[in-house]
Amino acid sequence: MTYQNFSLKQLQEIDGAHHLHPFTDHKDLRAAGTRIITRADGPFIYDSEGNEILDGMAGLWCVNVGYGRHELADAAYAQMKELPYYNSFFRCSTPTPVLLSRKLAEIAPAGVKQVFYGSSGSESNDTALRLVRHYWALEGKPEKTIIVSRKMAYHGSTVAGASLGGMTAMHSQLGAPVPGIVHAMAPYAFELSLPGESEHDFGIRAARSVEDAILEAGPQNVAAFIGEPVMGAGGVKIPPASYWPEIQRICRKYDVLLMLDEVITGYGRTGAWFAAQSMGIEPDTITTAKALTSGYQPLSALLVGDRIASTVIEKGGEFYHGYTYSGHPVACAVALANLEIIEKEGLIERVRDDTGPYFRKALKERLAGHGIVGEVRTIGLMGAIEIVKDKETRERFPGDGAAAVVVRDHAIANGMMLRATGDTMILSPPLIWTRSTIDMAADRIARALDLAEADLRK
Ligand code: PXG
Repeated sequence: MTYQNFSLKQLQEIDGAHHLHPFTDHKDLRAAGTRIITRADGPFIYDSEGNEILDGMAGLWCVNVGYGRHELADAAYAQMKELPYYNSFFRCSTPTPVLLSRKLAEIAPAGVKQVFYGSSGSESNDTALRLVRHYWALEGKPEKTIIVSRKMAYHGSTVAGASLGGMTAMHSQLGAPVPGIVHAMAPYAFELSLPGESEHDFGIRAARSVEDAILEAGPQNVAAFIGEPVMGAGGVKIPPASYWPEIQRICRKYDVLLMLDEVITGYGRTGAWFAAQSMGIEPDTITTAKALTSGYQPLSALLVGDRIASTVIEKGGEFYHGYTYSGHPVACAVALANLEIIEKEGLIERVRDDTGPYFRKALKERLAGHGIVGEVRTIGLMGAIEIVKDKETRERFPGDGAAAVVVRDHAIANGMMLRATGDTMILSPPLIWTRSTIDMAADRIARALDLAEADLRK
């Protein structure tokens, strides 16, 4: 049965009849109808109407090598024929997770050499949470259980992921969150810095809110701090340069482990394999997923640093945790081929030295002066555009994010896929974008902003 035998309308009707979508108001979606994406190539996606759309979000922050990579399809096909599945339990292994683990240990920051696999970022954050609590119990400090996270953080959508995250709307539907998780301030200078406060001082103040949370809980009770190097889903919140060194100092001072969530920033996004390297952070765990396979297969890898690993390996006995698909041979084969493409094509160096700086310049020069843009910020190939009614006072349009939806809808109608989070437009394109793709994106976004401004100021 191929989808080509169905009209768009039929597909939308069947979708509306049976498919519960993630993060969706179902009634609203069923009234509007879904946009059905049928194929993709390079930096473009195509919908069932044949519209070509430049994908400014790399799918959902994941398709770093772009679409249409036959090498990845070939790797999956070859592995499926040879061995589609076998588990990694009961003293068994398969070749591809073995080789992928060695590769990940090679590219990970110093002192991070072990890997635990899952199929999603949420699952790997569950693993991380269990592992740090297990670590402290093994170290004879079972009372060290509290995890300090941050408001606006996104760490996934399982019960543990949503509890770790700082999204109030998600918490409101959670019933009972995982106990022992507290949330400090987000490093979001655009909205939270005080009048006259320097970026540096704001970064220190935001980090000190983590220290306050540790002191309030009692450092003897705190297991770890968890954070995205740059908050992604929360709106590409890039902390000031002063922030992470201060977090690192605070974690060391109170003997609190540092869990880094690099589900978005991992595998090249910031112009290094990991943001830990580009930002000089020394984490105890690194959660990764998404671009590990460029989204061609579901796979996540929790990278575990020596401190936790040596205790868990030497003193831990059996760790009662794992998934059917931990170390899935096909997903790992695709990851190996994907990392090879990233390396062979020098995508990380390209982001660091060429397209990252060009992306910043293009967005700042072309968009920051626009009448409804309050700020443009980028790091590597990750960017945010703040939508405001008044550039000077940073007053927002009414409707809690409604203005950004207007911008987004014009952008998509103009062949540019980007996301709206609250009043922030976000971009996280494939790392294959060239200078001319960046120019094309800037043109299309500028046009969407013009059209949106005309609507919003009516
Ligand atoms: N951590 C971070 C930092 C993420 O961005 C997860 C964990 C969870 O990964 P899984 O694979 O379980 O989804 C993510 C996922 C958005 C959006 O709206 C972002 C994510 C997922 C869905 C939507 O930007 N990030």
